[in-house]
Amino acid sequence: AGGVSGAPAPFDKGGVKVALISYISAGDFFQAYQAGAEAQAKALDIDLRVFPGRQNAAEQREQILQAINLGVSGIVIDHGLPESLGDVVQKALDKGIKVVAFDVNLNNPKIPQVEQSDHELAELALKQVVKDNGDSFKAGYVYVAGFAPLDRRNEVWDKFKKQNSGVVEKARFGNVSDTTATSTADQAKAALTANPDIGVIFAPYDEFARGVKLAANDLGIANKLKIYSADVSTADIQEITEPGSPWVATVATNPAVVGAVSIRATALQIAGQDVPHQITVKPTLLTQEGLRTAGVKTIEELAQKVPAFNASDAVTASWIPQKLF
Ligand code: SR1
Repeated sequence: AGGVSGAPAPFDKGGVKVALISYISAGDFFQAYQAGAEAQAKALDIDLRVFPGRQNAAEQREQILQAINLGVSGIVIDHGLPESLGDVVQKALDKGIKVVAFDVNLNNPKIPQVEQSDHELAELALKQVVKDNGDSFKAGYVYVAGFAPLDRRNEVWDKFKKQNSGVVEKARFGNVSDTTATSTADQAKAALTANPDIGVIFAPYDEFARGVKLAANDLGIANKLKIYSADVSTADIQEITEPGSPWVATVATNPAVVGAVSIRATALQIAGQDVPHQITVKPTLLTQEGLRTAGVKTIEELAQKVPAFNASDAVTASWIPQKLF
């Protein structure tokens, strides 16, 4: 390890051990998040230990204890169930380990919280819904409670329904697992068959949207449905822009940038520098029409056209190399 020239200790020497402990690793969002974290860690000459997430709370607890035993200086906790993490996270803090949480509310003033401004994300998506469909329609909604970003987006959906009495939620379904898209597709098929008048689906997670699109194609009703989501990946862009796709808009950050921001927040804390408690990476609305017109086919092309997909100015410092994507 050679360290980063001009960086404060311990980054001047390099080889600082940091753990990335995820609750979910499957799917485009989480893979890109991890890749961004790895790229930022490499740029800081951090020895990043990645613990894969298998939606298993007991395993995630165990991984935190393993990371403490490895002698890491920092831990990024990416999603998870707060009720099963409090005591082990406190153990890490008691040992002087710096902790950063992404999308899991650890409710501790010592732990900076990273999020994608989920309220704004849902508001932007629902604004587009109204632009395309008016304020009176039958909807399907994909939601699983207990995940901080989905719960925040749900608050906006609840408010939206209260403010728009013409919006009727006819069906609610969803599944988060290592087969989220296909399991959601099965549920969507049943919901759409039972409610043929549904014209709009709010599916604020790309795996949910992918599942609903699969169901719509199988049922032959893609031309009668409009899907609005969160998140973006190269595969998503392809699914959104393909001819006849019912997936008409998504609101997203570049997950790689969010991963990089999580590592920077950890590094700044390890270097003894100030980090805000709430760290937000702002999302952008991407419509099918806009993507087609711009001829954007990959997330890299998106990053060239939309500055927010290239980098974030959240938690930066002159000694942290940042041009990564
Ligand atoms: C199961 S939670 C899935 C969400 O986490 C991240 O916030 C992504 O945006 C994704 O939609």
